[in-house]
Amino acid sequence: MTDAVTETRRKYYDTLAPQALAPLWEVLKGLVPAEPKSKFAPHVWQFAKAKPLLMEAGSLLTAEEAERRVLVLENPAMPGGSRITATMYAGYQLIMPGEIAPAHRHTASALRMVLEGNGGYTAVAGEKTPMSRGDFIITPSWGWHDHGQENQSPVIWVDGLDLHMVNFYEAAFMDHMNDKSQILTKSIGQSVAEYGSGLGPMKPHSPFGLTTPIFNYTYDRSRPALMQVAENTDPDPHLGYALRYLNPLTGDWAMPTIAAWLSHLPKGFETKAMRSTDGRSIVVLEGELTLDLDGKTFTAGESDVVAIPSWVWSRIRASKDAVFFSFSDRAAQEKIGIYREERQ
Ligand code: GTQ
Repeated sequence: MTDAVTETRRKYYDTLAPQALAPLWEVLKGLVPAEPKSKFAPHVWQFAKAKPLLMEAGSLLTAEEAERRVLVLENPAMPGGSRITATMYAGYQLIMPGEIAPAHRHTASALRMVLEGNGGYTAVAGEKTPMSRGDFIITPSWGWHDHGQENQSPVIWVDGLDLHMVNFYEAAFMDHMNDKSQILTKSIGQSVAEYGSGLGPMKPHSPFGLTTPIFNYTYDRSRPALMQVAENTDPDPHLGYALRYLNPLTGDWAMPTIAAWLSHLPKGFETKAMRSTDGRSIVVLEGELTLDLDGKTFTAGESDVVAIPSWVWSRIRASKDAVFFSFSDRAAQEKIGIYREERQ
């Protein structure tokens, strides 16, 4: 392009800006890219490094002071972004003995993957549930929740929230309860009894809107289910053995925006390469994984967390018999019809 043309166009652009107008052709390629190119990096957070720092926070401030005492898993490609992937927030949360993280509710949906339960609890909408390692616990959008520990050891879990999706829509609300803990109106295990035993109420209703009425998918039920399937079937070449957490009322993912599933890879098994448009996070529960993410090698052991951003090629190998939990924004992407994957 000649300088004269460039200069003419630049002058023209200067006349647009004051009218709050802009030329599409200067930005079209970025707005409508040929394929996803994530701004986020594949990454592994090692629990062994995070835990001492989390415990240090335990002596710096109380859970009540912090409201939620969490070390945010910050994708290294966006420091200060409070994001593990493009749409998801994640963190390691700590409750010390005797503490209560006070009752509140928010538009964002939250999940917890328990690492060190030791008798801690979460209460959701009037029902308390004990927390044990591997439990997948949900707080639905706008559901009251508080967390606590009545025993003598710390409780630690991984939080995953869809808050960046909610904030993108500028649709976030939050509210505190006057009391630190909610009044309990249900018995422990009541929601699983009512909805999670292959039975349901005579008039199916959904106490949590689009979210599953079961809010603790305990590891003592999900792990044996996965292992029994693994014993008697061939693994999927791209997934190994995997079962998704379901909403029993709809058959959809347990949460409307966040997909969650549990995987098992026998020692030595390596998945074939695949990529997908969801931003995925993995929490390793048992064993050890070696991951090839866009050609770079990562290892992740027990309680480590892995970020796999959108459209990154991944292969996952179990260097030891492995069980791991995954969550991603796939459920939201499917609802708006944009989820894609590619398998080699
Ligand atoms: O437990 O409600 O990690 O509201 C961030 C925001 C946890 C929670 C987080 C929250 C919570």
